Amino acid sequence: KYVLAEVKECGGEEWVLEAGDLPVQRFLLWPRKAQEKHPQSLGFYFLLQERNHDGSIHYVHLPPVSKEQETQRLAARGFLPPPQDDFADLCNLPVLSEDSILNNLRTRFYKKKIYTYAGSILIAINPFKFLPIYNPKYVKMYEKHQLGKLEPHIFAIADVAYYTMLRKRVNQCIVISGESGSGKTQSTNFLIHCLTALSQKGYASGVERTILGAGPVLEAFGNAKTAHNNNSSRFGKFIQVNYLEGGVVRGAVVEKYLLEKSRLVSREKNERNYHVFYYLLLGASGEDRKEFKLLPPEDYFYLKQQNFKIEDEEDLHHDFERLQQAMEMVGFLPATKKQIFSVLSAILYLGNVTYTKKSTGRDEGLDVGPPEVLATLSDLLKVKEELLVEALTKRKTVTVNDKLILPYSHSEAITARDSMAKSLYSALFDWIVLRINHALLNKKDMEESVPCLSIGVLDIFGFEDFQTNSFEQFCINYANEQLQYYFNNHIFNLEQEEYQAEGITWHNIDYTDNVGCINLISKKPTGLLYLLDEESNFPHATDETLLAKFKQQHQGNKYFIPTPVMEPAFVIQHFAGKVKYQIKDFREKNTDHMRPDIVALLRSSDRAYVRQLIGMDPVAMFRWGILRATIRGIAAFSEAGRSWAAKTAGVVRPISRTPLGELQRSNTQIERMYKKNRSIKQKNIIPKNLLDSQSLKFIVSLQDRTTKSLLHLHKKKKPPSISAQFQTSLTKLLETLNRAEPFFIRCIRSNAEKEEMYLDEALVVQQLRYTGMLETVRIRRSGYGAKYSFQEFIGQFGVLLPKNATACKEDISPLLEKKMGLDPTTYQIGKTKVFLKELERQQLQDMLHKEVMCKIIYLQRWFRSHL
Ligand code: AOV
Ligand code: MG
Repeated sequence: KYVLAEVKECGGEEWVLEAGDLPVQRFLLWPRKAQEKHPQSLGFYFLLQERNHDGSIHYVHLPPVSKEQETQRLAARGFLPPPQDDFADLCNLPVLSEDSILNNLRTRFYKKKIYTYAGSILIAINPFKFLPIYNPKYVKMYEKHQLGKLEPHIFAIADVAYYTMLRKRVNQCIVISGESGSGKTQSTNFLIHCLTALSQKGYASGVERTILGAGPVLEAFGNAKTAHNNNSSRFGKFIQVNYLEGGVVRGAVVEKYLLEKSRLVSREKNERNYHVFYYLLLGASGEDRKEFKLLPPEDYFYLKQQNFKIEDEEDLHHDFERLQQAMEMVGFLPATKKQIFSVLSAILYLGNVTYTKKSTGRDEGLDVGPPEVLATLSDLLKVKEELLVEALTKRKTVTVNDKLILPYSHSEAITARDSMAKSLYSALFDWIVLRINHALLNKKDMEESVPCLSIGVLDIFGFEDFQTNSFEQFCINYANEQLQYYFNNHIFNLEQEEYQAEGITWHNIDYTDNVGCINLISKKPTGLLYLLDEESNFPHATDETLLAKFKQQHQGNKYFIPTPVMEPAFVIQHFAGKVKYQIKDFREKNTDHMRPDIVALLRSSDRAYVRQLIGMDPVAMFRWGILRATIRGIAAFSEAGRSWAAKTAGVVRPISRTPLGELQRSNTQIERMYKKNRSIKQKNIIPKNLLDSQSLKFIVSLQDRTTKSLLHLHKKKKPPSISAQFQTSLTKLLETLNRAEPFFIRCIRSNAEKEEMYLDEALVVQQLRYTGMLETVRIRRSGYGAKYSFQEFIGQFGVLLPKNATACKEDISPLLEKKMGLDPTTYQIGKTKVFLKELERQQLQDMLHKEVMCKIIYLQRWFRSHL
């Protein structure tokens, strides 16, 4: 047997391959322009130089082929492929085991190859070191490449998603998973970067800039330093980039999930509050410091901790600059930035509010102070100081026939104060997300009336297990369970069901199902989330009664691990490991809504901006944004449209020009506006000839939806609990994902110490195990990566089939079996679909390419000789 050795030099005119110290294995391959010898083909052809046993040389001509085919051909001639020491695709591993997977990933990792495929799934190992593989040159390099032809890369996934979307006209999504600190957010940023770059074809609409600015803004406000990750996402996000049919970016939508509010007022040792506070405090200019009345960071209670020390002062300075730039990119004007910063400053001051027992008189209650903090707060929020003091010290309860005012106890007062800070911050965060969505939407007019395609990128908070875990970790880990389930369902369930339905030969592959854990948490009526909601609504319930209920209902459930009777905690066996949750504050955190008296206080502010933060309904605001954009779109559409907009300004103005804040002020006002707007339709003021019927239909449907959401606003009584809201948004997310074709990126944390280029094998193996990597590779390897319905197959490869071929097994089979001579294990034809392995699909594609090229060359020759 001969061994085909490594390529010593390649490129240019000559490739030299050497087979080490084995005898007789020296040969040369000369790629030349193929047309010289084989005019009907493209690419290169190879001249193989072999040494005979007597030492003389003979040449073998090899017709032009792809590299894979070349290797196969050489293998058939007795040359084994070179002993490879790493594989770009785990499916090509000669021996498949946990060890071989780990060895391969490790070998590649230390060669700085952090990406590896398992079929079309991308595995990304976080190197904690920036590698020079993300510049625009790489975007270009991966453009229009088939997955697997080049070194694995995250841009390849973005590129394939983009071109698949355009080719199939189906929305795509990229689902990124991995534990905290594994690189999801970083991967998302690379993807978004690539997805916007791919569409920039001399059509700079500016919307790309907005999309790119959104990431850093959201990270500043929603990420923080934790024990696991210096830039840990404390919220989940789904960014959907929308494209016009030609592939140009049209806009985007950001959906956010559950911001961790508790971090604002307390956190574990060595963890930090949200980035933006440190950016602001260390980066603001002297002038700004005065305007926002900023103090040094160590003077704020909400930032203070044991051994408070900021080590990365200079970076933070820099980060503030970058944040400001990003805020400009998403269209925040200087005035808006000022408003945001003053609210941030107010939130920090709230933490410095202190309480003391009233020292004078028999009056029960608390003194609140210090006076200068209250004065600053009242100034920053533009609310009357006495109202502020009242909200911070007394509870107002409205009963059927009475209004009760009771002073808070010391601990209640602290809770009320913290609750105000948390509410303000989460309202601010929501508002920022909304504004970003606005900016992403308004860039292109005539919203929704243009058909469009999208690619969604999901980046949630990764699985985490801290020293102490609470309600937040419970929600975060539940989200990760759902994502794991989604992955399993796609990779194992749906896939194998399809094979069965198509009646092809198949041996089922087992995997670890996590549906039991999901049921424990969310199955009606005894799932932990439902019990939690029940106990949250029950006035006499406590955290202890809640825990007792949990234990009573789920005793013996293998996902609910018993804990000592006295311990105020419970343990869940998650797919990624056991986590112990402290029951303390579960109920309170689950119903942590903005208190009515805080809403009332902030509504009384003299600052429109502060009022705007409170009590707005995001849905309604969003709808109005669309409506405004539509009206502007009509105006921009044509000269006639413009004059119509000007003429009807009296009617349209209330909606199109009124500042959103004002629109939000009262529902009745919105309703009045709406009624006026309704008359546009009734009086048929929008001249039909200005709009196509589709746009008109859109406006009408928009009006209807607006009414519905307004009616909903009026009907709303008690807001749903936090966990119920979370559950609803997760369900919605999964529905969106289920409507799109998914790509998966599995992020892996290389080590827990965040050390550069170091791979901790035990940690990596653990992640490979709980994500089911071995089984995933197994199914990708024995399964079929490419599927075509007969119709699709005919549509795409019809050129290779006889002219009268129809969409049926009998007509397709000869092509694969005879013409291509495929190994029967590499493809199957089911009842309605053709299943192929990736390599065979590529062969088919290459064959098609050549066939088409031959036809073109034939035509060219014909023209040359006849013209
Ligand atoms: P996460 O999003 O998965 O965790 P991040 O994306 O924030 O994790 O990654 C953590 C850190 O690892 C980043 O801040 C980078 O310093 C580094 N990193 C990640 N990916 C790369 C890469 N491809 N190249 C270089 N450095 C990288 V969490 O949000 O905590 O679940 O809640
Ligand atoms: Mg993250």
